[in-house]
This record gives sequence, structure tokens and C-alpha cells, in this order.
Amino acid sequence: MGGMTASTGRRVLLAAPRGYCAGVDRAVIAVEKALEQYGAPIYVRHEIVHNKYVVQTLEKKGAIFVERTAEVPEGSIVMFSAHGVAPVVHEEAAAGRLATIDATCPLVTKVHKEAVRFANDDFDILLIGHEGHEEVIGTSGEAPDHITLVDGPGDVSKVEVRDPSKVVWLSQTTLSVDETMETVDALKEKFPQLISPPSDDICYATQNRQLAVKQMGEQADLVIVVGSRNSSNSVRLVEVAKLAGAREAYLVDFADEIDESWLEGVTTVGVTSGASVPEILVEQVLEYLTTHGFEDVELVKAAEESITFSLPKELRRDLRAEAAALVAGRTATTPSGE
Ligand code: 0K2
Ligand code: SF4
Repeated sequence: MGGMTASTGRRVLLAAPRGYCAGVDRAVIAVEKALEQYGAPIYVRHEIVHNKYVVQTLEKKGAIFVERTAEVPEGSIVMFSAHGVAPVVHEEAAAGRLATIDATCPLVTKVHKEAVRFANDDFDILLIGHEGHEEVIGTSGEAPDHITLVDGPGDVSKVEVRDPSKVVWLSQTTLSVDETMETVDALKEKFPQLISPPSDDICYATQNRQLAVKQMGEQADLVIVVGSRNSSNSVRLVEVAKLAGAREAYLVDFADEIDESWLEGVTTVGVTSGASVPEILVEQVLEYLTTHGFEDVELVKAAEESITFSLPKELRRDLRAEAAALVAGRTATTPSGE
């Protein structure tokens, strides 16, 4: 409360849950553990999670981020990001004599397995997701001949299938729940026999963060979402906040990106963060708001989360020895060193 001074009525609504999900926590710890166990450098194919601060911090500790497997020197250790990879990437790594650590979120792996199973049953799979997003590239790679990408309701009219009685939809894990349901409704209208995934593909963390920001958006004049531009789940939080009624919603990587003008005429500010965002970045935003007269913080709690995942199994092996053996194997079979 404002103490002796008159209350300005200015307040912050802080979303719960927000920030790290179980898959991100696991992936970030996996990079740190790999650096401790095997020493730098550890190569990571694609940003381990889509967050600038996380990537910069891990780079300082000796992680090297690359976009293509071919950029990783032979005999190195490479980690795959939380978003998952297509099977062909595992093949590339084996061909390049790389020891691999797979930090794909188990909930992404679950969608990969669904794709494989429906493809084996010869279904046409309509994968709802954002074109070009790393996760969608990985999932599609499991069954490229069976999967058609559907990027929102606008894509439905052009979707074609071989047999409308054998169609299933699957999705990226980090989509807007409401927009996905719109897409599904449109698909069902076109293909009445469309089958739904055996369990939710949009993960618990994505759903819960959207629930919280929805509640917040109903009450807030302004919503600040901490997260990076390329983070699908973070960008969705901005959209959901606006649809829920927030006058404005902005995405920031860091507190210093907040423009003072955003606060003009604002009494209630909502704050949340994407699933790839460390809490320290949220704390910095709250500090900024405190110094601008927003001292009262109320929690808007939409769900309780307790799920955790164990670390990638490869971290229990000696990967430097494996990488050395892979290179030795190559030397033995191709003595000319071509
Ligand atoms: O939301 P995105 O899928 O773009 O990814 P991140 O911001 O890295 O969040 C973690 C989710 C990773 C996989 O689902
Ligand atoms: Fe896994 Fe969901 Fe987190 Fe993605 S957002 S890493 S699917 S828990």
C-alpha cells in the first residue's frame, strides 16, 4: 500500500504461472551440465530456447550456437534444442561423427510420436503450426509425405487430402489455444471425419500462461510480456492479452525497452513472461515499474504447476570418449583422410 502518501491506485498484476516451463528448465540445465561435464565448447543446434538473454548467457559460458549440423566440427558434442529436430538431423550428426545430446522437450517428442503413428496408419496429418518455426520443421520431418502444414484458419480453404475419412490434426505445442480451435472448427467443417489428437498437443505451459494473461488482460490497461520476438509462445501472450481486453500489450526482451509513454494514463499494468524467459528479467521489469509509481503487486493465479522432466539421458554417458571413438572409427575406415 502507499503508506502515508495518497494512493495513486497504480498497481501491477503479475501473472502466475509465467516464465520457465519444465521443458525449458531441463534444456537450459542440460547445456550448463554439458559444459561442466565435458568442458567448452558445446555446440547447440539452433537457439536452445528462443530467448536472447539465455542464449547470450550460455555463449559466455562456452556454448556455440549454430543453425546447421554441418557447421559443427567433426568429433564435437552437439545438443539439439528444446524445439526438436527431424530424423534427418540425427542422421547428419551421425554422418558428421558428432556425439549428440537431445534436449527436445518430451512434450514435443510426444507429438513426433503421434505423427509417426498416424503416418504408419497411412493417415493424412494436418499439422497446425507456424510456417518456418523450428518445431514445425522437426515434426514435419517425421513424416514429410503424410503431413500438411496448416498455418491458421486462413489456410484451411487450400488444404487437400487423399481420403477425407482418414485425416487427423496435430499441432505445434506453443500456439494460441483459441486460434487453434478456430482452425480446427474450420477443418472439421471441411472434413467432418477429422480425428483429434489423442491428447492435447498445445502443452500445459502454453495453456496455463494464456489462461493467466487472459484474466489479466480483462483488468489491465497495459500488458507487458517479457520474451523474445522469435518465441512463439511469448508472442501469443501479447495477442491473447489484447484479445482479452488490454488496451495495449507489448513484448520486451529487457526492462530497458519499456517506453515511458506506454505508462501515460495507465493505472493497471499486467506483467507476464513466456516459457523461455528467466525470472530475473521479470524482476527487472517489476523494479522499473516500482520506480515509476507502480508499487502494489497482485498475483493473478490461473493454475498450479508442478511438472518436471529428468535430464537428457546422454548426460549420464561419457560423450567426449564417444566423440573421440567416432572420429577414430572414421580414421580407421578412411585412412586417406578424405
Ligand atoms: O515458443 P517457441 O516454440 O517459439 O519456443 P521458446 O520460446 O523457446 O519456448 C520454449 C518452447 C520450446 C518447445 O516447445
Ligand atoms: Fe515443452 Fe511446452 Fe515448454 Fe515447449 S513450452 S518446452 S512443449 S513444456
